[in-house]
Amino acid sequence: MSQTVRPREFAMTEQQLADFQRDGYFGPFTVYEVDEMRQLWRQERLRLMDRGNAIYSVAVAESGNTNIANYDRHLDSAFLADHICRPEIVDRVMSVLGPDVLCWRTEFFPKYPGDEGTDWHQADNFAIPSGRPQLVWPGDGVHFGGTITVWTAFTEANEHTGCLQFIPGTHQRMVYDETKQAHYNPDRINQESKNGTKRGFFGYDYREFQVDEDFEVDESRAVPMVLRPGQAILFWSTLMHASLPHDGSTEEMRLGYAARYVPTSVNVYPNTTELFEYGGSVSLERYGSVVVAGANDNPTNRIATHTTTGHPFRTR
Ligand SMILES: O=C(O)CCC(=O)C(=O)O
Repeated sequence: MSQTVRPREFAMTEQQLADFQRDGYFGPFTVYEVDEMRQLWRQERLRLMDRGNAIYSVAVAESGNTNIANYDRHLDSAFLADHICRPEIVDRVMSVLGPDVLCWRTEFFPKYPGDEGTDWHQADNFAIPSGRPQLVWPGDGVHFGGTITVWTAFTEANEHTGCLQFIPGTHQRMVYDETKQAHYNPDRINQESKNGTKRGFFGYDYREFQVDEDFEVDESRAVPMVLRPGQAILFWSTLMHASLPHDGSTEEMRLGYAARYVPTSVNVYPNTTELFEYGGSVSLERYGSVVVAGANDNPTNRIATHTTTGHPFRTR
């Protein structure tokens, strides 16, 4: 019996793909209408406060200044599980990564009034700050890969609330070494200004990871990614990106939800049962990557087919 294959309604056109290859990002595009997003978020934020079925334990997730409490809630929330599989997102990710795709990580990025922006940075293998690569692409070890991130605004993301900023075309060359040692100091959070903008990186100064310590980001080329609730932007994690601080002119927090995708051939968290971050670690015992498109033929990857509450992931 032949299987019905849904046409990829949201696949990128050749021109869009060419622009994406040049710039390192694509969008904004709409995943939810503004009112729909507002309504969904009002309801889901209350549900997400219950961490009873989250895969990382509350005690660990709340310790220190890690962002781990904000990781991988798609593995217990039906709304987020459906979100990472939405055709508006997955069709476009497939245009870049091919037919077999994993979602290996999601993260909430909140910015409350007065919060610093995120430092300029690039991410290739996510070895910061443990020194252990979290992603290993197949091949000769020379090629660097990164991940495709789809960052969806759950609230307004603009120049007041702390939108993302990109430097177009910077995704082909890493200027940072993620395995470098850097100083962790939570006391510097919200206290430092760089080129006149309040920014930091969860207690690190990302400039310490520069290969060339004299390198300076050319901020005159920065493009702000202003998104309404429900809009998203897709980009290579190796693209130079940052975010602005929340200037406090509105009480609404800015909330981004980043979903990260790789081809199934990439090894995720290789040779470890622990996720090490920011001076702490959590067990990966309940962790699995999600096949959002195609099939996984990589036996080293742990796969989750359902959330911890039994909601199935909708593979394309
Ligand atoms: O939302 C932010 O401020 C930073 C997000 C980011 O760096 C990412 O999604 O990779």
